Amino acid sequence: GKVYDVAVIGTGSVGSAAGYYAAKEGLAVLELDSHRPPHEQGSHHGQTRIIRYAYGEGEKYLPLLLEAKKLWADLQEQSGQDIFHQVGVVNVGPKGADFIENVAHTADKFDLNVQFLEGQEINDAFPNLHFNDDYRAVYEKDAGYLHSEVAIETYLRLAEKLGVDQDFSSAVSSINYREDGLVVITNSQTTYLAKEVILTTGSWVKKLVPTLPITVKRKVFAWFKIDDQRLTEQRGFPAFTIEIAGDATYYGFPGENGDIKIGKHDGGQVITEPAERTTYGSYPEDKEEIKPLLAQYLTGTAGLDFGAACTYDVSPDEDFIIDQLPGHPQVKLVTGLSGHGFKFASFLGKVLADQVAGKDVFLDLKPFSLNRFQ
Ligand code: PYC
Repeated sequence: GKVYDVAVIGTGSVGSAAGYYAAKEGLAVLELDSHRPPHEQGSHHGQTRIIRYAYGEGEKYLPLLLEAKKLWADLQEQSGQDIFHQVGVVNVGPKGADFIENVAHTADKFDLNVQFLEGQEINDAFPNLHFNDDYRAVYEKDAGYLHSEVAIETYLRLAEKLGVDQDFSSAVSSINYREDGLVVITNSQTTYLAKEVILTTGSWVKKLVPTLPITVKRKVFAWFKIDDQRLTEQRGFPAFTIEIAGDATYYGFPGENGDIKIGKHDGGQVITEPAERTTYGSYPEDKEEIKPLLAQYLTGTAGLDFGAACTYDVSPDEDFIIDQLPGHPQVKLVTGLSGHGFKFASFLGKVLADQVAGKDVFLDLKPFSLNRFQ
């Protein structure tokens, strides 16, 4: 049978990008997923994901972010699809808290186009927000959100045009490591041969590699009706991350079609099987978790419209894992995106493709290697 240069297992956020960039390198590529993405079994549904560059998660992400930003712009330009919306992102947090101070630090260090606000200045700039002098904000005008499902659909369509083979009919059940290559077997007993594998299965990576240090969390997000048009994208309301002292970090998007999408970054339920990712509302806390934010800090919403459930693949330190599989260097993987990975997906896919193509990756990826956990 045909021997592929690389089989991409899991073609959601990172895998769809990897397959496309690998095909652009002239490689013979096979893309595999249990359903045709975009779908609702992974971590990419719900239409939108935030992209921000002043980055509370740490300055090691900045070089990756700036590359990802360029690649998203290229994808948008090349495809003509509606991928990036520059609506701005406002990050709000308690003065002195790690995340917001890191946001400010990276903005300074990388000379990003931001505005620093404190207390009442936050409320003046965004009348739907309500913070006292204990809070500071960093507003980044160049940031915004990505249409995650559109981006994935675009990568897969462009890959197909480049001649990539796609099988979206069943999940991969095993990878057999042979001297002369890899045998990839699906749940429907189809067998594929490949010289290398890109493993981007997101939350369910432990089904294929049980030893990886990944915890899967069920996470929900919801759309709330709005009764104040100042919360809309048209009126300049930005995407946001808001950390409330002693409580949690929330995130959200500007209103669209009468709704605003909001979630809580912390919390969620640890699960081990896809079936445990039950629908929105199946846990009592699903409908409670945004209430502290809406009660005091963000006004203009008018009740829950509907919600959805998703998963985070969480690493022990909530930093990404970008590495080869120990003992099997022909398997390249990205996992542990820990609920902040989508914005990087273009870059992460390109890195995996470049590695398979034998090209040098000039950025420092050592902070993301698996051996940091030993
Ligand atoms: O990384 O900005 C982010 C984010 C928002 C919601 C989950 N992650």
